[in-house]
Amino acid sequence: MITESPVRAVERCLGCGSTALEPVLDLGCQPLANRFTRPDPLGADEPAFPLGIQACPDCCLVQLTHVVDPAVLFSAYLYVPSASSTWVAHCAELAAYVCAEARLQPGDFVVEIGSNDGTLLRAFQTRGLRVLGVDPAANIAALANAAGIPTLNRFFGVATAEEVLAEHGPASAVVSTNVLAHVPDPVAVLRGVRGLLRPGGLYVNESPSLGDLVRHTEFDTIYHEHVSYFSLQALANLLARADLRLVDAVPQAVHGGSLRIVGVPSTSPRPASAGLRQLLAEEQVALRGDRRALRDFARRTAAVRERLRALLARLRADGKRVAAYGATAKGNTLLGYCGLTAADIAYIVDRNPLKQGLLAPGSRIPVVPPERLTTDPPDVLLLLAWNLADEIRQQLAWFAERGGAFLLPIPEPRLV
Ligand code: JHZ
Repeated sequence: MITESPVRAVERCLGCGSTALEPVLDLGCQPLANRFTRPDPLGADEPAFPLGIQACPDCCLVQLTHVVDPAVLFSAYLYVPSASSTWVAHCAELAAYVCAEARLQPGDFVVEIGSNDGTLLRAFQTRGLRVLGVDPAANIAALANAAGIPTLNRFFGVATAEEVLAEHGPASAVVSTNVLAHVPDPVAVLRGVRGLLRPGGLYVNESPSLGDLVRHTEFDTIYHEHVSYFSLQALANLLARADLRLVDAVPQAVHGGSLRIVGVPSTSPRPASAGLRQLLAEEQVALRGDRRALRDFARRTAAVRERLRALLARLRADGKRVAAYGATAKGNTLLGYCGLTAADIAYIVDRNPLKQGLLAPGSRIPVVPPERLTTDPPDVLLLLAWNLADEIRQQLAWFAERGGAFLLPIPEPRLV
């Protein structure tokens, strides 16, 4: 039987179609970062796909060298944002921000693209807004519907936008977090947003920021789900292609540094904010001639691998046992690129029950509940969820008090 490959090489820019793409970083062949698997006594092979990024000199979009069919990545999903109280608090603030910026009134209609388990929409719902989520993962959309967040189990694009428009009318606000960077055709998603917004409506999106990725050597946030790595300029260019205009941007600390952006229909009179103009100017300086900045990033990435491997080898020689915290998608890029396995890391704890009992892709390290830390404590805990280090270290104060050390891998491996 011939099955079609779910991966394709990106030869034309996903934003503007340019063929002048320039390679930035090659992380080798890696399995899908959220494909945690059941322990298999037959040791079935895991598919792995080329993982790397490249930059478009024409529209500035940094993007994967190979994309995987979204149906393979997102039709069933294990990640739920509600496992992190940092994220739940962030959602409450984001909802308040959107309500204020779009001057939403109770009863106004808010749509979220990639709404997952409804964590963000709940914050709008409690403010009296009419909400609808759209999410491609059948298992997760079912969780959201069961929890009272109406959710359409679909990929979002022009056709879904038309369906929502016909059934519910135009939206006063469309929001998405960690979604626009995940799709191989971001302009199609933005055209759907444009079609769904009422005149005067707002599109608010958050995605990890390229500037933070480069500055803090966050190479581990590169995986097949993350198709695009956005600078503000690249976002402005994409929005313009969908008849939207970027009018504001607010940097966020979440996920290692994200960009919150506000877009409006291009016919809207809303001017671009002074803050946006300032950020665009700063970005020009920081990422200007991105080639050098990106080359330096690639060099630091290789250095993290060498230092982390050396540090783990030293710990092992000293008889120290290492486990990890957070069965994160980015953790799997880190483990895979650094060539770490169960011989280096005894187990990974995670409080998401959907991941417990499974093996991390590639490294095949078992994922276990956090209670394991008390029954079988390691000497050192590698924080794969380094973006949530404050929240996790607070919970695990007892571990540090008993002499345990935390290992932060990014931006440079160090014991704290
Ligand atoms: P976290 C996700 O990546 C997935 P990941 C996705 N692809 C994306 O785009 C990015 O976010 C931005 C656990 N945890 O948020 C829960 C505890 O166990 O860093 C999560 O499994 N105990 C959509 O997977 C993981 O850590 C805790 O106390 O890299 C955190 O995953 C806390 C706070 C978290 O994202």
